[in-house]
Amino acid sequence: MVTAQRPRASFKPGGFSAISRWLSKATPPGPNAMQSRSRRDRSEHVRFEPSVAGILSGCVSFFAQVRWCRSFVAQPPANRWDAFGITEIAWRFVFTISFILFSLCSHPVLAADLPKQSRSTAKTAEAKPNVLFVVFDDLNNRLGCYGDPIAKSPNLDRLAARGTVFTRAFCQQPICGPSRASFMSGRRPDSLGITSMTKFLYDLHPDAVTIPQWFKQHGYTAMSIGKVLGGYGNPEHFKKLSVWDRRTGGKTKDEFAMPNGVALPPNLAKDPLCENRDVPDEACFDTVSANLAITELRSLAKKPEPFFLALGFFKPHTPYKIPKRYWNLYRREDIPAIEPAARPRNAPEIAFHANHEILGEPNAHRMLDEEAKREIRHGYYAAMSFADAQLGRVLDALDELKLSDNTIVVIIGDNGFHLGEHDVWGKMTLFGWDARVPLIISAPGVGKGGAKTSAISELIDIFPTLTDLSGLPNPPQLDGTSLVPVLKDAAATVKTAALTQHPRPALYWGGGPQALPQVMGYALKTDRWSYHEWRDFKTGEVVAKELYDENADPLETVNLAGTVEAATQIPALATQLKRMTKGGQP
Ligand SMILES: [Ca+2]
Repeated sequence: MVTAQRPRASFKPGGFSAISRWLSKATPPGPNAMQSRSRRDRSEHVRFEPSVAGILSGCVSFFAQVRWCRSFVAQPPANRWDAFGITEIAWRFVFTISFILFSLCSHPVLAADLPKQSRSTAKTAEAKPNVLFVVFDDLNNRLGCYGDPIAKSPNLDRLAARGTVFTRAFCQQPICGPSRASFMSGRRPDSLGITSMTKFLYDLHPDAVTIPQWFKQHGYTAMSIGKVLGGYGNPEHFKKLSVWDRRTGGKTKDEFAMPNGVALPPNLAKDPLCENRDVPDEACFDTVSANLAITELRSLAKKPEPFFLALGFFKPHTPYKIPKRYWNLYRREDIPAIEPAARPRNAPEIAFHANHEILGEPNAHRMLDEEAKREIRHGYYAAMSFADAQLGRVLDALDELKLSDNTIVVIIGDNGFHLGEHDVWGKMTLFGWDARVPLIISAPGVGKGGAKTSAISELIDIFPTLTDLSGLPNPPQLDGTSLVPVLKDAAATVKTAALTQHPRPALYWGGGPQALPQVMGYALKTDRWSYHEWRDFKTGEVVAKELYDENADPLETVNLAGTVEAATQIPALATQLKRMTKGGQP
């Protein structure tokens, strides 16, 4: 017969052995953050558990003290005898001995030492780490922690110093909606059937479970602020993401909004995509999102259960309407020239698109002169630094609230971004400029801070990584793999390839939700190769191929498909790509 473990009694033998047992747990401070955390937890949860002997001696001590005080007040100093005939000195002696007995026979214990049956639900939940998941819109790898020589990204960099930087992380589709539906549900775009901006997660999958929803189902307080999942279609689906998902009322992501209707200062930028005005950060949407996040963190810090806070910044997405102080972080002449400016040699036409996001619709294309190109690139950097500053305020709040040592922080861009490289402006290609994304994971106590890894990773890996770090089960149908082994050892790998896809036409929303692409492009990203197949959507026939050697040609300037070298490499890559596009693991 199985009997439940009996909870520890409130009164138990204590004494020197108990005290020394507790003291032996007070290990010297170590460099590890989790050690700091355990010290803090210990100080918060140590409490005194008296024994029977301790209680009795404490009572005697109290009685002795009362008697002594009464005798002191009632009797003149020359004649301090009380009714029991005991002297003042004798009462003092009894009091002292009783107090010593009370101290020795009582037992300081840690709340964490108590068996589960005697812990509150809150304390059980407290063992789980919090999660802060921050999504930047169209953030590419032009960051200090990724080696960009001019980027001013001090807050992303300081998080990178605490965590692990994934240098070969890839989104599953380089555009907001499908990418976000993918990483939020942990499934590939083909697995969801969401490869366009006209298809929405909860429309196609009413029972879909996103990361915050899953954490909420497992005892977390979950919420989402700003642009996280992105497109919802039906406004009612907005509510399904978590406990709630709040947009930032009154402001739009694309315009400055001055407080109290104050007129906007002059615009110092020239390109229509840019505004450089001397406005406070509070005039911008993302600042309000950061403010909301900080307010919520203050509240969440007081709750007994852990939290999952998803926070989405709209920047550095276009337009580049950014406060002047962030433009001033860069001198225009320091903005690097576009490299490579030309399309890759031998690349097929289908690899490109109309650059409409920056240049306008094809029938109204504008040409960018060198000055405009440089200003747009300057605007991107300013927008990135502005978004970085908003992140910094949230990280400051985590530190201030002493949450940093028990909060996993994940930072991603939903897709990368071309700024003229390959003669492409925007995303929606299979090249590394927009398929590759920043991914930084800081998990206190796991791995070494400041690590960099070239292990292949995908945004769909975030879901199983967070459940792994938090000790939660996984929902069915996850397509990704936990990156925890890489967090523990930056030299480890968990997969041999990443898969990124994007259709042609690059945007086919003219046909509504039922529209289908003509061609689907797939890119297999390995530790050396980027192999692309463009397949007719109806027949599956491969209509174009590309192969780039990421070691010898990291800027992807030469398409090797059709060469002798490619002939030796492509068969194995094509086999692996075929397996992965059918749902197989890398
Ligand atoms: Ca995006």
